[in-house]
Formats: sequence, C-alpha cells, structure tokens
Amino acid sequence: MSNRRDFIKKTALGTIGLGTALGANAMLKSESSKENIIKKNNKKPLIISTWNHGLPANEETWKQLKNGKSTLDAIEAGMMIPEGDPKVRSVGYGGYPDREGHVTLDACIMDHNSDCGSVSFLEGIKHPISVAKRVLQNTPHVMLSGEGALQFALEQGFKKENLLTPESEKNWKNWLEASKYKPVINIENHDTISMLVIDNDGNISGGCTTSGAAWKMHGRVGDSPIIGAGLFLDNEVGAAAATGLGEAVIRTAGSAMVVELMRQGKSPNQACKEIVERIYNKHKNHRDMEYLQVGFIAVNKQGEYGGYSLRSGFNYAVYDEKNGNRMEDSKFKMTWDN
Ligand code: SD4
Repeated sequence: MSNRRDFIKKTALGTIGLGTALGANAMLKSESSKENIIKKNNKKPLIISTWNHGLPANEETWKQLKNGKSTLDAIEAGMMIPEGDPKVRSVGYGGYPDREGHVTLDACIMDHNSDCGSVSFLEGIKHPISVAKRVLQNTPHVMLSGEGALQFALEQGFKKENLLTPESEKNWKNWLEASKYKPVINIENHDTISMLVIDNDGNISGGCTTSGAAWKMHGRVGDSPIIGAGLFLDNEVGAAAATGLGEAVIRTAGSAMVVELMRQGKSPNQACKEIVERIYNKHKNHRDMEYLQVGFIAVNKQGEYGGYSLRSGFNYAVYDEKNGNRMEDSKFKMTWDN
C-alpha cells in the first residue's frame, strides 16, 4: 500500500517539478483560494446521511471525529451501526436477501484524496464498510467482488457469519409465494445508508453501505459500491451520494453528475434536483417508472448541503455544531400517486 501512496506522491511531485514559474504561481494562487474557501466554511464538521438510520450513524461518526479519530475510521464506525442492526432491513445483518435467499452486500468508501475502496456482491460479512476500507488501505485496487471479496475479508481477519435473520427468512419465504419483483423503496423509511462528511480540516469523504434491492437476482450489484454512481466526491468541489433504485442511478452516473453540476456553480440542492429531473426524463416511459424512486444528498466545499428525490418520502439526517443531529425532509418532484 505504501508503494501505491509513494507512487502517487512521487508522480504528483514530478508534475510540480516540471511546472513553469507561471504554473507554480497559478498553483499557489489556487492553493490560497482553496484555503480561503476552507476558512469561509465555518460550518465544519458536517455530516449528512440518508434516511432515519442516518441519525445513530451520524451520532457515532460525530463522536469519533470529536475524539480525534481519522475521518475514514469515523465514517466506518458510524455506518457499522445500521449494518449491525437487524431491525434495519436494507443494510448489513438482517437485510432482505436476494430471490435465492442470500443476503449479498455492497459498500464503498472514499476519502479526500480520491482514494476509494469498494466491495460488491459480498456474502457472510457483517460489516462490508470495513472490508471496503481495507480494500482502500491494503490493496492496489478499488473494487473487489463476490468470492474474491469474501476471500480478502477472511484473509484480513473478518469472521464469516449467517446474515439472514429468521425475520428476513420469513419475509423471503412469503415473497416466494408470488415472486414478484417490485422493489419497495422508502416504505419503512430507510434504505441504503450513504454518508457524506466534511471533517474538522474541511476535507470531504463519504461512504455507502447496503444489502441492495430486496429480492434482486442473485449476483445483482446496485449503484452503492460503484464510485460515480452511488457515491462520488471531489475534495475541491463537494460530494454526492444516492439512495433508491440503483439501476437508474448507474444509468445516469448520478452522484458524479451531481458533483459536476456543483463544480459548474450549482448549489447542492439545485444539483441534486437537476439530476433527479434528468433521471425522470430518461425513465418516464421506462418499465422501472412504476416503482422508481431515487434520492440524492450533496455537500459542497463551503459547507452547504441539500437533497432531492424523485418521489415523496425521502429524508436525511444532518449533524452540525449549530443545530445538532436532526432529520430533514427532502424536496421531491412528485408523489407516489403520479
Ligand atoms: C441499490 N441503491 O442496491 C441501492 C439500495 C437501495 O432501494 O437504495 N435500494 O439499488
């Protein structure tokens, strides 16, 4: 791993070494304007997470940040709470299985250097966010999947466990009777947890973890472990993350596009709204439209945040120094009757 970091560092230094005096000046100028932005952002730290289960996750992440833990460790610790909670049926242990009765998990994590780690189609490991963090830290790769991800997790000392709770097994058996695939999103007011963090230094990181769409096909991977779809950030601009029907988010590179719109000057709210509109336009005559829900959250470098969803019912948890940890309702394009 240190080789990878050294390589990145050396490459960056090499580039600077080649810069002309003019280039160096421009770089200094942009460095100082970056500092100004960070100084102007007096709203840090800031944590924003999707759905009600974002509240306890935010609480833990906040505590860890205040205790001086690294931002990645703080994100991991926060997201482990819904992952380990069997009452949360859309994340980790107790999550709904696929149509063959397997609980398969997707997660990713990304830091302010744009380093990222991700696991998809991972079975039998309660905390996929922790495995994603190890992929970032201990491998030269971004993404490990399925058997390979499991093998890596076991090598890293994770324990294999049965994640299918009796409750989820019962629901799966009921579902088998009709076997209709119609993902029900936000009925229980929680789904994928995506978290974006501006830390004490003004740096932006994020993570995502989910058991994915209930009753999906075996092997299906959603947007949540895909950098650019379920999560994306650029520390110079901001970050965005998604929840909802992963197929629609992947088709539109949703989170990456939200960040690019913020780069062009849109506020987090405007950027999320524009991408939701785009997703709607691409899907209004699509077979997925009947049950389509997508929601985005976003933050920018100035500490502004926002969210927007296609349909009503989406909310997110926000934690900052001034107002503490609370739920906020997202604005949306339409209700479920449309
Ligand atoms: C997925 N976006 O796997 C995730 C999970 C989710 O409704 O939010 N499902 O598509």
